[in-house]
Amino acid sequence: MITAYIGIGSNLDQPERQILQAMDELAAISETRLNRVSSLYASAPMGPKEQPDYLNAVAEISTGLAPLVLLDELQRIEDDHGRIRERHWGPRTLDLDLLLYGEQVIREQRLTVPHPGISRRAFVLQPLEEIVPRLQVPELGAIRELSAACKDQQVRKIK
Ligand code: PH2
Ligand code: MG
Ligand code: MG
Repeated sequence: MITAYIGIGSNLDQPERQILQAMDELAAISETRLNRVSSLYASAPMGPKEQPDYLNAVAEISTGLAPLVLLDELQRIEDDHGRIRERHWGPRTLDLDLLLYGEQVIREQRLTVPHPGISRRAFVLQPLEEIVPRLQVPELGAIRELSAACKDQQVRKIK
């Protein structure tokens, strides 16, 4: 089993409900166990501003699935939530990003791990730091330092 981290985001159609339901759906993926989840965090949209604020969280799973098979499962769950793939960085009912897959560095057409941009997004780093404060991110270093470097971004833990 590999320990992997999933970034969860939503800013449409009852974001809290979308995220809590997604956590149950992560737990139901075959060969996969949901170990722990972060609190929910609210933040202004990064990217286009004329969209609602986001809720974000991070989940830790253990999985026997290969990275691209896991990615297929994440996209299936996004689709089940009525995700419409429109504008890059536009609003969405559910976004599930494969942030980390064990210690692996993956650069394939469909998948880059660690997730690109992880080191610049407080809405990913803060919930990840909450559940794994001593995490070392492959190629990027200590989560504590990455998170501290993004402290200027306003992210609010809500529950
Ligand atoms: N996701 C995006 C674009 N912008 N902003 C916040 N605050 N949170 C997100 O999850 C987010 C975003 C595209 O994935
Ligand atoms: Mg995303
Ligand atoms: Mg995504």
